[in-house]
Amino acid sequence: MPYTLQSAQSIFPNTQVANAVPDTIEQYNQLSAEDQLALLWFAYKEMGVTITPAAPGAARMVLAEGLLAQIKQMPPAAQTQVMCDLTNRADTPFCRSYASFSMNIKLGFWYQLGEWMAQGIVAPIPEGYKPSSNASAVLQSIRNLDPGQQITVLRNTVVNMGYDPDAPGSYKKVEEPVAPPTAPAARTQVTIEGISNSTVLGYINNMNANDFEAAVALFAEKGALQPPFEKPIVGHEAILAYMREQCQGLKMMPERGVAESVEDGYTSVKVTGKVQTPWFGASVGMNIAWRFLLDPQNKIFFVGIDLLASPKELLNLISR
Ligand code: 45D
Repeated sequence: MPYTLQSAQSIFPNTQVANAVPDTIEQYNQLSAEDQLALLWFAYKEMGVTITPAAPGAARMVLAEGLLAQIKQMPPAAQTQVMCDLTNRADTPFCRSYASFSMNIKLGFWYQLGEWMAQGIVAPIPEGYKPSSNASAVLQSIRNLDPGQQITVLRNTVVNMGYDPDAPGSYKKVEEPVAPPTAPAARTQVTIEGISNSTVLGYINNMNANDFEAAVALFAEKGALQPPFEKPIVGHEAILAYMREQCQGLKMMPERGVAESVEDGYTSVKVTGKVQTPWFGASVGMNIAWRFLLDPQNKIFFVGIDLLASPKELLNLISR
């Protein structure tokens, strides 16, 4: 077999990804919990885009209601302590429960706390809080990111809060309900300038219809999907679980691409375009590349998803 997962990962090596995102998170991780919380709060408020907890939001939030009710009845100092514990990844029952939530439930939990902090129901960041100079520098780095990069920093920090004992089976991951796929008649079909490959088009169309089983069926048995700044997820079962957690309600708007035959019947395809998350809808478009490696049976051997460094990268279809 000509390609390994490792060699597949380096197709289209010219792609410039938003390394400012992991760099900023790295700097953020060095700060004290108080600084981290305050800084994220300022960044969140400054972004000035409104979050719409998407339609399945209500169903998701039921899963976080227990923790939210606990926080609500605590005295203010204890509320602040819980928030610092989450940020510090302290080993407490509260932090363990939080860590067991899926991405959307964690985001919804903080969304609710943010609303309550604004309403004075939960202790706010103290008025006149003075961040350390390092924290101010990180806030400045966040300001310099584009909106798609900023929400990625927020999401990733929220996802990493809490305490995950990482002992398999000790806490079962709480899954949110998955909406049924869009009915066939109501599905949208994308067009991608320069691309007619049925697997690539089918992948995007199935993802836009929340039809994750059909999308996964387009992968080779040991096919892999690599999200931005993460390790590849390998095999149908793992990819399906990932999609059910991370891909509900995403809107993928590919624009253009390039396809070329490579070794031994394989085809590499790079597609660029925008992706919207249901949390921000059309107000935030992330600049994305999909780097596909298709096997001789036209199955997805590898797809890497990249968050691009700048909008200029949407035009970069150079293959090597
Ligand atoms: O008080 O083809 C703070 C894949 C603390 C799959 C807070 C993909 C202080 C395959 C936390 C600030 C998924 C890889 C409060 C494609 C505080 C595929 C509250 C890509 C209150 C294309 C903070 C998908 C809050 C992509 C409420 C790239 C923060 C998806 C909320 C990207 C933040 C989605 C939210 C992203 C962030 C979503 C809602 C980046 C959402 C981000």
